[in-house]
Amino acid sequence: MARSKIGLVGAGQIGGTLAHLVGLKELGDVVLFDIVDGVPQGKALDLAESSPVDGFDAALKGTSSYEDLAGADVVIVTAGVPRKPGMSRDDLIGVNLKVMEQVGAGIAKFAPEAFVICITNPLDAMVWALQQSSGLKPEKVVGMAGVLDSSRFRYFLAQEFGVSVEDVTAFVLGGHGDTMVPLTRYSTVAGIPLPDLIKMGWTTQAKLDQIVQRTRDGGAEIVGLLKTGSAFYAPAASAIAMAESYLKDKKRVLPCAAQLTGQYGVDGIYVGVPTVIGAGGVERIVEIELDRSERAEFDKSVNAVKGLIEACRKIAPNLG
Ligand code: A3D
Repeated sequence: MARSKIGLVGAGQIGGTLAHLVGLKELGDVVLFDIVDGVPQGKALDLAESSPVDGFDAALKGTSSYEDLAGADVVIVTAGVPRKPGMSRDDLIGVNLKVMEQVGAGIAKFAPEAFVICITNPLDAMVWALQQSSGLKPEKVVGMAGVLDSSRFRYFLAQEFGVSVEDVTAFVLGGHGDTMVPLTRYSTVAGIPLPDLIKMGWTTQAKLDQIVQRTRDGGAEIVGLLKTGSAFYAPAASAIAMAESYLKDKKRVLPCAAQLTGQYGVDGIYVGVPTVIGAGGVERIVEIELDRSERAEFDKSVNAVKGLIEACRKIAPNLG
């Protein structure tokens, strides 16, 4: 059976890390695309030269031509600009929207059958723009944010409790931004919900509130430390988990930005919700019950995403 083909649009910090992970996990052959001539070619060759040491077989090609994406099974999009200290994700909208229009057209032409994962910020608006401009089915175009946000939440919780990250599950809903909704009620250590762990004396509400806030600010914390870009290892690992679930039809339950069609009372926009990712792309959207305060936070997040999409429509009225 032929190896899968994975197209990576954007060969920057995340794109390069994605290519490395695809190789190490032997998920398939890689085409690394960027508009900056030499960078995708250089990174692809450098990574190919690591393959004998790490023992993986994959063809790695760098390119500045969309044609090379032809027949890709998965396309992961990181093209655009990341934020700098002091910027919000929303400040990137003008530049990155134009990039999504170009990338969407390239995917529509050369990889219309692909499962497309968008990482470019502001995520919920950019994945919407990518779906609109590519015209691919909504279940084949998703945004990566929830896997990363919940991974950050899990890591902070594991640190707080002194337990393995493997035994902590966490749940984050809503848009990827300051209004994301980490749900403590649905987050557990080995199945024990966080509110019970407070009762058991493992932590306090105040500490949990701090962890929730640190999760919301997780991206900004890294931007503040790096000063010249944003997080890339954890975002790349998160998108790879989504790609792997699709390629291997694992049907993992992963929080992703998916287009809603009435679920949670929302229609036609992308918001972070639990999904089942398998060979059909987003095969199911899991609708959980929210209590009054969770609902209020979720609605606030949805409204923030709606505002961003309105801003996109003003800049590019040709999009839906
Ligand atoms: P960076 O290292 O700057 O890489 C972006 C790459 O995109 C650069 O190599 C550019 O040359 C390339 N590029 C720019 N315009 C185009 C174009 N029109 N076509 C093709 N390539 C182009 O950034 P990065 O890899 O650190 O981050 C990429 C994106 O991911 C940014 O928008 C970040 O804000 C975003 N990001 C999202 C998350 C989420 O959780 C959603 C996390 C971290 C970063």
